[in-house]
Amino acid sequence: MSIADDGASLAEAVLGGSVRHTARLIRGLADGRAGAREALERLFPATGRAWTVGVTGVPGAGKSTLCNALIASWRRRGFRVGVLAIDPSSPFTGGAILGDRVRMQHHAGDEGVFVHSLATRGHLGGLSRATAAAAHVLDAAGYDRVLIETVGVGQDEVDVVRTADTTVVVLVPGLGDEVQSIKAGIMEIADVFCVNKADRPDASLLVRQLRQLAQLGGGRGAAPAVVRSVATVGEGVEELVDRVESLAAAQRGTAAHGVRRAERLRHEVVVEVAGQLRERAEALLGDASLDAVLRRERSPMSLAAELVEGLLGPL
Ligand SMILES: Nc1nc2c(ncn2[C@@H]2O[C@H](COP(=O)(O)OP(=O)(O)O)[C@@H](O)[C@H]2O)c(=O)[nH]1
Ligand SMILES: [Mg+2]
Repeated sequence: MSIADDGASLAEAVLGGSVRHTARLIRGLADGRAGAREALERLFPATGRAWTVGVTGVPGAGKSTLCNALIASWRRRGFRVGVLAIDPSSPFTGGAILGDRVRMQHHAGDEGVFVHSLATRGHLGGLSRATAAAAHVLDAAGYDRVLIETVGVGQDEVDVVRTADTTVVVLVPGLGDEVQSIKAGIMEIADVFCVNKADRPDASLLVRQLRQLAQLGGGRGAAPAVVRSVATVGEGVEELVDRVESLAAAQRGTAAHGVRRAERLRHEVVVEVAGQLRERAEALLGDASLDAVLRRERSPMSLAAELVEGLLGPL
């Protein structure tokens, strides 16, 4: 165990701005290491300052390109930016995640930008747990803006963006059923719709459709804003950042935002309970107890009930 693997020194290094230790802590938390958990405990009182922004949308919508431009704009405004890139199309660290790194590499060498990729698989207890923990670390490490890029497909990804203070849903014209798919679930979490690839035909049509949809109201109260961008050339990015910043300025410290953060932390506790119980149950579940299920002498349900009773005591 190296010196910075114990919780106290790891926490101190992260608070002191060490990029290497920040990355190590995030990995340690994803792997469920005890030292990492202790470090997070020590860091947690320093959290709550960052404004987190979730960026979601289908693969290829231009999220990484847009995030790159957002980072540049925030840097010009004097903010330090932490980025968590999540992409389920990448089976292990490589593939699309590497692509994200390449698209964000303009910022390599800038100590005010931290980029970390989280694979969707291989996290004990799920992506939303690992992401929430990593976001706390970046918050404590003093990043003013924490950007979370995720593909808006499964429930896990919706859960991830739900944890953000502001959620940007990126859409592109010409996919046909875009607006339909929004109605199905993303609508309720969107604060800003960004029509990217506005250099393509039908961008104005999509903007109009989204404005109509937005009138019906988002799940977070106010009607979501609709902006358009061409991320590859940075067009529309300042407006997008202006919009996010005005939401942040208007909401920070309000009772409504306090309620939202409280709900988020409550949700995080519940997700943690489920995750930690699952870890304990998996540790308890030896091959011997599974044998009876494999022989079909008892059901998975009765074994599960026995394990839960073993963990929590009888009902
Ligand atoms: N024409 C056009 N292409 C774009 C725009 N934004 C991104 N792209 C391209 O779309 C592709 C996918 O972009 P990427 O940022 O990786 O999308 P992601 O999967 O949502 O992160 C890349 O080839 C980008 O260069 C845009 O505004 N207009
Ligand atoms: Mg991407």
